[in-house]
Amino acid sequence: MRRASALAALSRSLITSHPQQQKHYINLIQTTSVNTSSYSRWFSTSVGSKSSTGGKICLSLGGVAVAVGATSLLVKEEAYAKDALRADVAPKDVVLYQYEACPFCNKVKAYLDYYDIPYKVVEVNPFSKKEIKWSEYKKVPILMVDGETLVDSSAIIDQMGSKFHPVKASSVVSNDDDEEKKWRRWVDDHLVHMLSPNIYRNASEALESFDYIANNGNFSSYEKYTVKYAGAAAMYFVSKKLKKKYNITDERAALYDAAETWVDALDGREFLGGSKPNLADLAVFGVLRPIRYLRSGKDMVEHTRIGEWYSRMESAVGESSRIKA
Ligand SMILES: N[C@@H](CCC(=O)N[C@@H](CS)C(=O)NCC(=O)O)C(=O)O
Repeated sequence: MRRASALAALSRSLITSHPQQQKHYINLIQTTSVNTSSYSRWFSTSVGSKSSTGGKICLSLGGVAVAVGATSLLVKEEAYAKDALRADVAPKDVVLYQYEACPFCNKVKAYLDYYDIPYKVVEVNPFSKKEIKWSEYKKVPILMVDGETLVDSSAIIDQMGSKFHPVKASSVVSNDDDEEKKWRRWVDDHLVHMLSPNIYRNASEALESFDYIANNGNFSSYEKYTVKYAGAAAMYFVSKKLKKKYNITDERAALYDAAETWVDALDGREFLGGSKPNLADLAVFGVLRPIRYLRSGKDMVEHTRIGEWYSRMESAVGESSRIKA
């Protein structure tokens, strides 16, 4: 089976080490959405054909694969053996329509990667969206599973769970399930809102983010140029609006606070799921993966206790199951 890291193209240009060590380098990503009224995401701008008042544009942004103290990250992967799906129930054909850096798309990818479910990726152009013209639902992620269309990251993961982990899905609801649900909700309702204000915090961080977006999204040459400069400028201002909307006074402090809140939730456990990640671990990891090696993600790891859990998650999730085009 042909596999590649989630950000194979970027990785190839940056990673020169032995394949084993590649697992410990992370690729960055991110996405943004341009609707400041109903939900904040990562990128909001009047760039392109949409109006700045009502239009929504969600673009991939990301980061760079960075070698992070290789020795400190050489956690033995065998220590975190995965719950692989049985071959007889595993889906045969999975296609993810995504923006490379979209936090919601990355949540789904963390799930697919963790369960070793091979998937193809179709990178959507956020301006034309021509790759999803066939769909009435106009956001990403969209996941096609053996011909069935699934939408909305949390719903996709729930539906994958009931299809492919039927025992867990039908078992009696336990306290652990409640805890997992509570923290999955926290990711969607709180954690994602910390991201845009941080990655577009100032001109240099906004440019760092959009440099990746421009180079890794699905854009024409003209769009690339526009996205990088106009996008960075626009999101710098939008992120100030988002701060107000979510009552954030100090965006970094809010990000650090969220990271500490998550570590407190772990309560000394390796993962929220105990000795193995559960869906909440995968959701937090998926959403943070795009920013981990941007300035904001580096600061977060430097100034909070989240780094050890994050490294365990990198090891537990392991190599991406994405199928090379
Ligand atoms: N609740 C949805 C949110 C998905 C979403 O907002 N996706 C953004 C990309 S980050 C999007 O597609 N926005 C519409 C657009 O780009 O026009 C989920 O969890 O999947």
